[in-house]
Amino acid sequence: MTPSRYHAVGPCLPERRCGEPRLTDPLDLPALTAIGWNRHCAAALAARPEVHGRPARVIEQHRAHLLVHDGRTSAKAKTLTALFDRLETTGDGLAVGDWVLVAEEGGSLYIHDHLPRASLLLRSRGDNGVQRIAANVDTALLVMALDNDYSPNRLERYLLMVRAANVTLVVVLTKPDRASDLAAQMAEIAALAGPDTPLFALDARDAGCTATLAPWLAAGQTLVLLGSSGVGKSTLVNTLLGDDSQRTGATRAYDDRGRHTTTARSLRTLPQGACLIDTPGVRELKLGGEEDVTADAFEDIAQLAQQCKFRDCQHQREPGCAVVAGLPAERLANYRKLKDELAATQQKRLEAPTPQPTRRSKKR
Ligand SMILES: Nc1nc2c(ncn2[C@@H]2O[C@H](COP(=O)(O)OP(=O)(O)OP(=O)(O)O)[C@@H](O)[C@H]2O)c(=O)[nH]1
Ligand SMILES: [Mg+2]
Repeated sequence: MTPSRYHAVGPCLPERRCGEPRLTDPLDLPALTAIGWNRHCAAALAARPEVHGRPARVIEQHRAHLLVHDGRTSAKAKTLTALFDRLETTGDGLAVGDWVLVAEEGGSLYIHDHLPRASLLLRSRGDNGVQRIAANVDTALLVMALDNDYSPNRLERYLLMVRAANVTLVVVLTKPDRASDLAAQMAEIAALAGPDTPLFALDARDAGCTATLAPWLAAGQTLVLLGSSGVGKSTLVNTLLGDDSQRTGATRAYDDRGRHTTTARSLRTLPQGACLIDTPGVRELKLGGEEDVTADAFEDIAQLAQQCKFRDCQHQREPGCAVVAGLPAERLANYRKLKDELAATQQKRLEAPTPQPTRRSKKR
């Protein structure tokens, strides 16, 4: 990593600048640990018959390059063609939070490989592809504002997506000062998210957020912020960092919609020790295809389903269906919509042609 390419990830990463990376450098474990290196990563590296390059973490994703960090410094890196082709053919790709192996060649830094992930959050892209939102995440902070952004149906999509990735969930309802009925909205979301999901109403601008979220902010943890534009994700990043380095933007006065201020996913380290990934606001969250939308995945539906006449009831038009009889019409409609959408996504995937590598240059 050359000195001209240094970028600090956040104020809390060590400022020390190192020289050119050398493959013979011993692993700087304390430095890597500061950006989330853990036992899973160490085991993945140890399991390799041979290692080409040194570990670094993808901390920013841009159109033409990725920014990687080795715990000491950051640098732009390109994906080696062999890896790019392999990822493309398997429908995979790199994401912020990934651990990669990098090596310098001819003055440029190249990503040779990536380590197996502990988790991957993804969503459908609209065509048959998926968008990888973040990798190796321990906790997702689902952020929804209590102004006009408030939508239990949308939150339900996020819950399904995060549960499919086996990532811990925390729901943060921001802008309590704008809530129409804070107690009723909290109760509604608590019922949706279930008793095991921590739920908070927080003013993202309030320094007290740090103490509230402290249980998830310890060193070695990686969190991702998910939610619509304008809900206060970057504001929360700044509050947790204790500065205003992340750009934020006012929402539209007439409908509270955000202006898509954040345009790239990026990982920062917090004074508390954890890594936090900020993401651009999502316009429309489509299910990624891995979600569980069986009745068991929805607490209220699962309970009603126990009283259905038939054990294999599909909650369509079967006589004696307790779900159809007992579930509010809007909730039933959303459940069916999610089921249909998931089936359509999975069918499209099955029918999609196998992807072929498109680029022929040696490296990219
Ligand atoms: N009233 C109120 N305003 C808030 C709160 N949290 C954030 N805001 C304001 O909401 C606006 C949007 O905040 P951002 O942090 O830029 O929102 P974002 O989710 O990062 O939006 P994108 O980057 O577009 O995805 C800013 O003007 C913040 O000051 C809150 O709890 N209450
Ligand atoms: Mg933002």
